[in-house]
Amino acid sequence: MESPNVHDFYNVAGLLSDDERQVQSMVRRFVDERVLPTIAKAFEDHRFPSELIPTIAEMGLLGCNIDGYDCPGLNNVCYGLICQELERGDSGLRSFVSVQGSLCMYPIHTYGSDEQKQRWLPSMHRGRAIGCFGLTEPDGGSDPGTMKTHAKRQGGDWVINGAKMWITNGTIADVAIVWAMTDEGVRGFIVEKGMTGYSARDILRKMSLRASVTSELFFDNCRVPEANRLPKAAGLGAPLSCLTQARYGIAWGAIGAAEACVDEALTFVKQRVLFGRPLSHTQTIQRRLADCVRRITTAQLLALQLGRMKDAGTMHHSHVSLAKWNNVRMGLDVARECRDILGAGGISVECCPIRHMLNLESVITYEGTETIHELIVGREITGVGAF
Ligand code: TGC
Ligand code: FAD
Repeated sequence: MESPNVHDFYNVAGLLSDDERQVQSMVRRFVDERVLPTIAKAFEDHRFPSELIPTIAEMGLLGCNIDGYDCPGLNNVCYGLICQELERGDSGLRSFVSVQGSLCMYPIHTYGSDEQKQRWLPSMHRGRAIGCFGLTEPDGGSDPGTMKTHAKRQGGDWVINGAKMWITNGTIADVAIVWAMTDEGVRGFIVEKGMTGYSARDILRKMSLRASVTSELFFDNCRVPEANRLPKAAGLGAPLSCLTQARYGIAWGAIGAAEACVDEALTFVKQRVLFGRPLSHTQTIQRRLADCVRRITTAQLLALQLGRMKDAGTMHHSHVSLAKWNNVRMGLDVARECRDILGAGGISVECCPIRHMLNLESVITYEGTETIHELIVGREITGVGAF
């Protein structure tokens, strides 16, 4: 009997198909060779490594689980594994891929017209057009049903006024999927860079997700033709269904971040000699690392079952909430624990746990805060919304 692998204690890889394993190892190699050597510097410099976009696109990772329009139509487990491997590098990279695929290509594919799909999906898959998703507003993101941004019909156009806040990819996006209130309820619009009345500005001085672009979007009598409205999106359920897709990927991604942190802590404790023995020989360190591995393993099994349910069409959005809540909390706690195990060196960006820990502070807030996911699961259990 072989000893368990520290990164995959329950041999989750053994539950994957050959194709799924192949996709995972391709992205793993990319992260090892192209991301890990440079990401700490990008984080320090508060810079999104956009030079990686062409390779990410060539590997087919953008909108990878969309069928047709030149996209590969991979299953959802493959999509999850891709998120996991990218977030082993940095949450910023996984964010980029989540936003492009789950928050921009998904709504165009699900709610768009044939012309919109033909126009945007192939170029977004190839990374030639970048997207962002505008739902959150300055007055509060947890309750998007009370959004203030509104769109009014004027002849053949819509006129949008309002602002969106904390928008990933905002200033680098060629296209923004913007959700606005109309007289008929929430509707979605494809707002293109350069349209009159539309502008974006970066949010600077972030201590988290520094290797990612986060922006504000402004709509000042922004004119959008009816042809740019998503015709099949009616009501708040449409943007929330996009969140389900992105939250799903995040539930996998957090596992990668945790894995990277444990890796670094494990190497350290084997080398650090204190009180006449390596740290790895002490009970407390072993217990702390064992606890990290226990939590990662639980998250891996949860993510895989979630993925199988998504592929089988039996996944409910509250399943995703439980996984996003559990796995991101796990990632954040593991990153913090590993940061502490590294001692003073752990506060340097030269070690990955503090970078992952800081990133995960955003990840636990965006796509629904931890509290919102607890309350979504609570509502499912009790039948009563307590938001
Ligand atoms: P509620 O009555 O619950 O729902 C309205 C309609 O939508 C349906 N629905 C969903 N459908 C699909 N997926 C989901 N997750 C859904 N949640 C709800 C629901 O069945 C209903 O349908 P119908 O037909 O009955 O009308 O709406 P509510 O106003 O009570 O809100 C509930 C709540 C609080 C759960 C929701 O507002 C929420 O999820 N708030 C959190 C907002 C959030 O997560 N924002 C994220 C913004 S995007 C982002 O953060 C990107 S980060 C990107 C990155 O860099 O990775
Ligand atoms: P609020 O909604 O104001 O919440 C504040 C606090 O109150 C939180 O702790 C929350 O859990 C708690 N709370 C809320 N409701 C309740 C309740 N009923 N009971 C008890 N406690 C409650 N948004 C987009 O639309 N697109 C993006 O691309 C995007 N990217 C992001 C990138 C980053 C780096 C970050 C940090 C955020 C991003 N967001 C994006 C925004 C994100 O989705 C919101 O920050 C999130 O939904 C929370 O909204 P808020 O920050 O306004 O907090």
